[in-house]
Amino acid sequence: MKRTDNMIEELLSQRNLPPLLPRDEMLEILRREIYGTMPEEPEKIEFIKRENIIPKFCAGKAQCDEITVKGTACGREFSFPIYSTIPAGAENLPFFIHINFRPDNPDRYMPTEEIIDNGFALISFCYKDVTSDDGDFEDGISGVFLKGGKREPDSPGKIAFWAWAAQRALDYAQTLTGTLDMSRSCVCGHSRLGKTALLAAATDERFAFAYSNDSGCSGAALARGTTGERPLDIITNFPFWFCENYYKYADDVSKMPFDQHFLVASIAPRKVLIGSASENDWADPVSEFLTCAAASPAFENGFKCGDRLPRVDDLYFDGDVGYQLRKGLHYFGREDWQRLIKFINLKK
Ligand code: GTR
Repeated sequence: MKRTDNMIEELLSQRNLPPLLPRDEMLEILRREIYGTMPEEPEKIEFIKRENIIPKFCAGKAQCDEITVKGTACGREFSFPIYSTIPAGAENLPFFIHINFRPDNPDRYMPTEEIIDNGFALISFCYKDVTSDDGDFEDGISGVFLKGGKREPDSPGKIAFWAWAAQRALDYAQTLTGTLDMSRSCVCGHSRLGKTALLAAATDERFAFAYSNDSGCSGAALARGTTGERPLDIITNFPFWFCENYYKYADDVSKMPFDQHFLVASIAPRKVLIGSASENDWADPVSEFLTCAAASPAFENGFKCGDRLPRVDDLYFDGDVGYQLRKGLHYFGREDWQRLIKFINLKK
């Protein structure tokens, strides 16, 4: 990376990060030490569609379908619902796979009409329809892969299962080739689901873009030197998001053979945008910004950062790893969507 910015270099060197490695080595470490080994692809998969579940959505501008993703994995059956909102007459449109907190579709907090008016299609699913957000490893997809809920130290945590589901949503999107443009697929999510979006893209090269909104600790934010949530906090409160090997670093992150720049760098040479909110201290915007700088060398067109830390409304969109800082709180808001759309459109 051609970084001339000494201040950013200096801040990075204070974090004492392990150097980037080849992608497959970084992924192996991330799988073994933090998220767990992703479940294998299903042996069989089919998509059962219920069309037009909201007749005349947006006065007929888009069609909303519900799709049951059904299949066999590890010799056992699984199924979960996903939802699509596709502009009428769509041809070769960019699209989002949104790993969503909310079960309503379209999500009433999302600017869905604005997204479709910008010429994007949406596929979304509620993460809890895949497996519960707790330590129950017999629920949903977890129970399909972990017999009796029994885990090994590198067995997937819940984030890995949700990421696996996003990859199945992409399997569905591929059946719509022609309607959707596979070279402009973007997996996105907020907070714990931003961590999930980054893992989904890192481990599946079919995703062309990834967007993490306010994902913070164990997502887009460096653990070393963070002023927000630490691995100790997250492991104490949400141990089930991760594999058990991660727990050994709770007391000493300097021993981790990785930091979160490995996750972002594993998305290269594809494109990734990291979004922070200025009042979201728990996610630590500065540590999210520095992750982009640390991951930059993995990208051919690396992070173009200036000579200072970001200010509200700064958009770092020139590189293939980008960053944006929105004013306000922990939330995946309209402005975040607008900026994400802008980033993707710039990379045409
Ligand atoms: C918090 C957690 C964060 C973030 C957030 C969320 O409580 O500490 O890491 O993931 O939840 O997902 O809303």
